[in-house]
Amino acid sequence: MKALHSIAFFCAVALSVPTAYAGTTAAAPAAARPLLLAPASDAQRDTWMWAFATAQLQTVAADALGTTVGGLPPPPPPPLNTTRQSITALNAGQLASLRRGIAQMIAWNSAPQGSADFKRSLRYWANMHAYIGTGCSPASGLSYPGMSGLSLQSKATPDQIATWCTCQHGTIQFLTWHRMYLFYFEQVLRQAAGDPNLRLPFWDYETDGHIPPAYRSPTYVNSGGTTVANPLYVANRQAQLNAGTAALASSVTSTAGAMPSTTYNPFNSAIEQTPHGAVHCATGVQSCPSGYMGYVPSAGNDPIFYSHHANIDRLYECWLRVNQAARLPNNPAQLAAHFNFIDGGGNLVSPMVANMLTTAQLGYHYASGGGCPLVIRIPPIYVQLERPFHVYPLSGPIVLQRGITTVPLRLAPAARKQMLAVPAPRSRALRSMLVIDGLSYDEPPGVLYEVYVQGSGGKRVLVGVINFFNDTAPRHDEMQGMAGMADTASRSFDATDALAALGASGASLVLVPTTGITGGTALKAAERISPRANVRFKEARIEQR
Ligand SMILES: [Cu+2]
Repeated sequence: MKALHSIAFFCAVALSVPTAYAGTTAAAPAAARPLLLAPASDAQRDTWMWAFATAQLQTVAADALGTTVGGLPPPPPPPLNTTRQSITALNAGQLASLRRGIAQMIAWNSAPQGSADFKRSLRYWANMHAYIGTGCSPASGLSYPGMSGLSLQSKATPDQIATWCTCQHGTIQFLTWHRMYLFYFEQVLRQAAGDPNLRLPFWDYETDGHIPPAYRSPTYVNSGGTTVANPLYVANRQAQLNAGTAALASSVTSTAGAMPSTTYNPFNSAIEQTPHGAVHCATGVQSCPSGYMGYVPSAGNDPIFYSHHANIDRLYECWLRVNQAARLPNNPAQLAAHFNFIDGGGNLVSPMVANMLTTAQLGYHYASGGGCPLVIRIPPIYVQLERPFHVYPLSGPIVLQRGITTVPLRLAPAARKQMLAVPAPRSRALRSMLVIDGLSYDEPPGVLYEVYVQGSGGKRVLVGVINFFNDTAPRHDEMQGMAGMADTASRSFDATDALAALGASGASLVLVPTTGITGGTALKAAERISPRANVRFKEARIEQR
């Protein structure tokens, strides 16, 4: 009977998801719109099938006591595809379907602003995330590099006012909001493609940092043998990525900093930085802010944005899988929050976070195994020392130069003593976090910074990368003050293994500018940095947690 209860539970949850948005007059009353129910795994499918069969047999038995004896229950209709796959695993038909859906959504960009078709356009969905214009972000954003093809947007209709510019960045709802957003985007995409089996593919850049061929060629040959424009391509990306001659750097795509987290808030903010923000900046034409991907208000106009976020959602799922009950968010205010979206039927909906928390509630899962990264720490990566350009004592605010900056890490004696006194077995639990605080600039530098810890012997170990994507996000106030809010001027990196490998005494912090793609050098990246950038931070320290 346990399994039967779980079926009832899933149905109840699913039916409660799309509710009418109070206060809307334009939308028809939202009918109870049954969501696609689908098991999250083969094991769950088996459980459900068993429960279904049991329920049928009980009906049969009840009938037998009365008048009829049924035969075997009819098989349920075959489930629609519930699997999100890697973009590189799609077959020709699936890829054609994805292209058809995105092409249709782009075609709807030119539908009249208040029309049903415009609600299903790529522009509308990009604007739902954020946009350049009144009510979201300054018009000056249009002058950043890589913004060709965009124009000032403004909210006009009730549904636009309710849904546009509602993305969550730098808050505890980063993962939860984007999961909900992708769920509804996928409904619209399926409809645009006319394919009920279409699911969003994910871009697994940690496995291969190249932009997948499906997204980077300006044209493709369609099933009729004609060469046509590729709707998955935009020119507004770093040129070498679109050319396929460079890949995203491993510092940018690494999940090693996020996956060891064991609770929601630290994981949410760690993965938002790397790989999420770092991939955004490295994909944009000139880091952050630049279009489309390197600037929050323009990011959703690049079709690869949705595959990037599907990958972040997949990594979230990988991380949850270790112990979902303990790892799902449990902050009551967070779970009770509602966000506004447009569903596949064009209705304004305002679901509650708690009802759209898990992939089981939402009826999809990631391809078997999911290609999850191992949740173990990789051995420290040693890097050949380049000649440091600058060395600064950590006595006051540090200004990053247009080159490599080296800063001696003056550990407080008490901290060092404690760190070295921890016996080996315990030291796995007690982490040494490198915190860079009070990070600011006069002009965005146009690069990311790889962060290394360097030992007294000159060896360096990479601990992470600094990106400035969140600085480009429009500010929302409703989540401010909630526990777990990220401080946008602070970055922390797990330096435990680096310090253990190098020795805590005499360690330095080394910041190396990077364009975020393979094949570049710090010198080349530094050429991009504006002389007026004046990137600086107030303090670097080790915090043991
Ligand atoms: Cu994003």
